Amino acid sequence: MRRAIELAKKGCGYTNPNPLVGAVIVKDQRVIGEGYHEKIGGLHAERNALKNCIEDPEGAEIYVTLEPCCHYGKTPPCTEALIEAGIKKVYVGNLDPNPKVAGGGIKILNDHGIETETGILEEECRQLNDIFFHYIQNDIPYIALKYAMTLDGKIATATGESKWITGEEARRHVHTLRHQYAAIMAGIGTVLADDPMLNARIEHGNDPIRVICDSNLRISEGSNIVKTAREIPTIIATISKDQEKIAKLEQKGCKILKTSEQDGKVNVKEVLKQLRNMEIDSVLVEGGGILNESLIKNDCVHKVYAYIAPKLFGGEKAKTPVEGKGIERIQEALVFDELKATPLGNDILLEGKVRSC
Ligand code: AOF
Ligand code: ZN
Repeated sequence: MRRAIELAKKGCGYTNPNPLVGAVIVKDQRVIGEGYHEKIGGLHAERNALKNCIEDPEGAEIYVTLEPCCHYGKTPPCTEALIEAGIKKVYVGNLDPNPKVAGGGIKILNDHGIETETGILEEECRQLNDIFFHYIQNDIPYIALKYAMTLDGKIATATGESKWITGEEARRHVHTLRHQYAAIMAGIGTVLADDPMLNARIEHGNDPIRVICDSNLRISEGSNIVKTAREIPTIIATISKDQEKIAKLEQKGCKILKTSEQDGKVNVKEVLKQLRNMEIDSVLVEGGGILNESLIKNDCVHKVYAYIAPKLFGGEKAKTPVEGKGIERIQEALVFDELKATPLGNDILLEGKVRSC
């Protein structure tokens, strides 16, 4: 199962909104086939492992990180392939929370006389698929905030300078995150200040869909984002009714997403629900303090990636990752679990998952 988990990770960034899944086939104590879900729409892990078998899998056992599917989706059910191949026993990491499967895969296997054992390295398997497990059971995508800050919690100097807070290694790392997430979200403030591309600049990187929260449609038609909207899908969420500007942006390939108004701004929850309806399973928010606050207030944050630079900026006017009024009582704080610290050059990436109460 450990090997199956390693294999599953290879699909990271290519399978959204489908899960990361790995499978290993063993016969007479020897591995005879391995596979993983390589990309959305492609063969599932079990079928890839069967395809890669170096000898007849009849009578073999399979280790698979997620319960085999039993439905006709983009591909036929894996249970069918396992039954046809004559697999004798299936070891499973997690049951599949997808309502189309949800224990049904195990049942069909058992009905065909195939032995099953579930919960093998369950926690490690589940950690592979935080995004998928959240996505399949909720009406908004999995949302992660990402920001770079100093040791005194500033994301810019008092005059607004923010290039660069962290070093090169940390900045390169951000691109691997952008590759993993299906969408990237930023506020119009960031777009006006930095004119960013918000793409994944790594080898074989998958660019996330770009979502800009732009309440009053201030984005310039000459911005890098708008200029490249035909190459990288771009959504602009707005409450503006400026039909002329909307038409111009649409002409350039942007998709305009209208929402109701919340505190004079775009209703972020509505944006997220619409993204979920478009099968976007995850959103990395490189937003700035106003957007971050609005997501936190709407209970729409599941993870944080804080890149921390060993510097002090000071200044009460220097911006911080979460603006707004903040909370009054410590008890009301958003608390994080499963913390992980990764040194990146002189900086540290601290990531954590929001504690579910
Ligand atoms: C995968 N890869 O290796 C396994 C999956 O409709 P489909 O064909 O895209 O099926 C997707 C569902 O199949 C997915 O949500 C999950 O429940 C199940 N298992 N999916 O993409 C795999 N084993
Ligand atoms: Zn399957």
